[in-house]
Amino acid sequence: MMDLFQWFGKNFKLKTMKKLIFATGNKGKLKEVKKIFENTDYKIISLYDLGDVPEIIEDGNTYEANSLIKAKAIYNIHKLPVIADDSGLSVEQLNGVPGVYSARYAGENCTYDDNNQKLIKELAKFDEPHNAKFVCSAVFFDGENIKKAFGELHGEIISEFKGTHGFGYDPVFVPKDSDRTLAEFSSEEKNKISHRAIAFNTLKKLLEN
Ligand code: ITT
Repeated sequence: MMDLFQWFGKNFKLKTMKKLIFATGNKGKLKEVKKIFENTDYKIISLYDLGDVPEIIEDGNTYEANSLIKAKAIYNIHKLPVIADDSGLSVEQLNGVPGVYSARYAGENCTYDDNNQKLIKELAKFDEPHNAKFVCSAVFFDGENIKKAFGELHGEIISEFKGTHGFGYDPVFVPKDSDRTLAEFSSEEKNKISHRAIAFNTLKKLLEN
């Protein structure tokens, strides 16, 4: 006769969800990364869930350094495993700018619109195409182990805003081999090709092994 444990195991998937804090204040990133960890053993806890989104000084020179700064700062507060990302846009004709300064390209407290307008204005001096790439460094830190993954998405910057989805530079970024901006992609479509999806899907595999 089937005992109670066997019956339970057969009828219910007994999963212990492992908590991962995502160290970001960016709600666009949060939505994308939550989706990537759906249907896994990991439960993404946001800083908003924890009721505290601290200002973290990102003074590293590289995406990787900044992602680690964020992960370590949040680990030190909560002492739980953390994931973080530092990402940005690198434009060829601007020698990689805005790069690690992508969030505040048009100045402190600027909006995504301000950044996009400044970018279009700067690029008006150059011929098209304005080749660019999004870059994402994703990291995991649990107080002891560090795991790292990286993703890139190549495309070009156009001189008008198109689309309403996503965030940041999405309305002016057309991925390679596409005729739409990332802001015209659905969130599912963006999550199939984006720099963040590549980085976090790789990180997810590293965690699962
Ligand atoms: P956290 O540091 O709290 O995670 P943040 O927005 O300040 O949030 P970053 O320092 O990594 O994050 O800066 C990333 C900036 O790069 C982001 O604000 C956008 O302007 C741009 N960016 C990054 N990924 C993007 C994406 O998928 N689509 C559009 N813009 C993106």
